[in-house]
Amino acid sequence: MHDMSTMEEMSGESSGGGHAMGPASAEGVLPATETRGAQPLDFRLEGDVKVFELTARPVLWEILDGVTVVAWTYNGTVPGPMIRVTEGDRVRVILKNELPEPTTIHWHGVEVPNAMDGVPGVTQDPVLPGATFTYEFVAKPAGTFMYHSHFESDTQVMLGLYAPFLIDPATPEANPPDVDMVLMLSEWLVTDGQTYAAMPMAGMEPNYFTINGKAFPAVETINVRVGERVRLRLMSIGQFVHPMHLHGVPFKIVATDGHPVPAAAQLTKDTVSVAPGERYDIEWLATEPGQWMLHCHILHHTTNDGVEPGGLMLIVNVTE
Ligand SMILES: [Cu+2]
Repeated sequence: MHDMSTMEEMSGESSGGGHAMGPASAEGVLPATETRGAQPLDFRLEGDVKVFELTARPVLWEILDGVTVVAWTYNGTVPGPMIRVTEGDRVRVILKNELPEPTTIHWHGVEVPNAMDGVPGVTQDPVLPGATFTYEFVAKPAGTFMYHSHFESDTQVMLGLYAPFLIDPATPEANPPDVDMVLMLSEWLVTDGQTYAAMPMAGMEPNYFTINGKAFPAVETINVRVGERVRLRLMSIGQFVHPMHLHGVPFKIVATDGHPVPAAAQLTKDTVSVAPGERYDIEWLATEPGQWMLHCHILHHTTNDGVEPGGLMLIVNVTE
């Protein structure tokens, strides 16, 4: 059991950060210099170890023209950069904490040694502001995973401390898709220009909804040619379930939480509910030209502060 006074100190509530019901402090926070999240992160090789560097820091992040949030990020983007490695790689991630609160990283779904699991007070001490911590593990199994804060995660994750972690199979896929994209779904609460961590509780419900840190129409369009196979890796990192619906053609669910579904067991659907923490890899063949929508079917989630269209929508633009 943890002494409560220690837990309060660990929570950093006096720091003016994002915790509890208060807004995330914008004091001294600079605008983001990047505009796209979930982009591949470069690494350097030290021997046979792939070394990645992450800095947790706040930035001002535009989720929509004219709507900017105070985001807590890895390397200044929402989502943070995508770490993509191959099954069996030895991976080292050096985390520097430039947040006003402690933090840790959890490797969601990756089979790491217990000491690398990122749970403060259980598997490691919190990484204090200004401090650095090194995670190291062998990447396994292959699949679609995520990394995110595990410290005061109800606020830190909701403010943007999340990113994709993809592990490619050691034996390359015989028939890889033509388009392979990650879509991370989350929610925000923005009131009077201030950013709060959205939660499923009274007074804290979200009014903005983002795919890869952007609300429609700022969400990137997916461009495909007729005859191409599309794979989307849906990941819900927020606190709400999102039944994602594709117009035009159905898809197959080819992996659940990173693990492949055998061909005979793959469901053909046009809507899949992605609950917090879940990942679904879906695939389909683009056959009909046109601008086809992919959107959440909880229709409040396709609004921006109550105005439709917005939020969790994007266009799949299929051309000849
Ligand atoms: Cu939704």
